[in-house]
Amino acid sequence: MADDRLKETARLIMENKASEQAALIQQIEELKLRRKAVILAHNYQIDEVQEIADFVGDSFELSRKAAGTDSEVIIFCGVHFMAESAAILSPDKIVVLPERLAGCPLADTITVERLERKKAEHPSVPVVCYINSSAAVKAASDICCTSANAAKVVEAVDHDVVLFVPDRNLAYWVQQQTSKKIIPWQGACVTHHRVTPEEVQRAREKHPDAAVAVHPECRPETAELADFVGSTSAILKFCRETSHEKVIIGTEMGILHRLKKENPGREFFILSPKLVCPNMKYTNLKKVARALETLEPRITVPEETRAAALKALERMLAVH
Ligand code: CIZ
Repeated sequence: MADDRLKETARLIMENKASEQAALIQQIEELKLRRKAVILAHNYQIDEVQEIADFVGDSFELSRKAAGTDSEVIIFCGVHFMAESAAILSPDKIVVLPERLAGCPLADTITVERLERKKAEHPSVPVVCYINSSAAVKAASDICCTSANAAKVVEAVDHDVVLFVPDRNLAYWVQQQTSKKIIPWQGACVTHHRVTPEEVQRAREKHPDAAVAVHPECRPETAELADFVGSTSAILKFCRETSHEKVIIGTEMGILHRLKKENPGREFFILSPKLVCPNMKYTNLKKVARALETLEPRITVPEETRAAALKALERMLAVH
């Protein structure tokens, strides 16, 4: 009897939650039209946020897509530096990050002052700056790169030595693909960096017929054990094209939503339960609705910084 009552209570709670969510989605749709807004969701966002977004993808891809729309407002469901990239590419649009506290610990490992000190130690060495960095750090760099094009960008730089900021694991991975000397900044993404090689071994034992695909922000000892290393877009492509029916995923677990949706015939396993970025999980439907309603918290980049950061991004785009 008590069991039945508990089941009925759980059912009612679920029903209430579902209707609350449906109302929120409707509110978001209405506000989106009223604000002429486009909603972007990074691959690491929670499932519900990915579902209501106009575009889901990696940070630079999203910023470029938004710039190509005639929207007046960009709601960037991601972290701070991503919204800054959107503001750099779309100076005439209002850019809103639904959660002010959604930062990036990797981007926070470097400031312009610290970068300038490092540059002074290596005069005339060009700075290659990973997209996971603040607008100010991009502006103080020579050229940007993403994890998808980092090796190409380093190869294209007209110098035998480069200073690579801020991710040392990505720098190490690129170093394996070039004869140029890379001086790495010592930053790392805490979420990716804490995945150990032992976890790859254990996952392989559990799923011996699965391929292992990891992000280059993972530490070298972990990445070396994988079948595939690449950016989120490269992992998505690998999973669409691989002959493996099962894949163990070594990047933030939000990407599983898209992987499962795009590949209904395959099975995906997360490499480690530690692959959760808390900053990416701050955003939810309520905050998206509030962001559309208030157009806050707004992300802006001072014009001088924006112009210099844009130059570094344009140099990256000129690399084929
Ligand atoms: O730039 C991005 O979106 C990130 C964080 C990673 C990637 O590989 O797409």
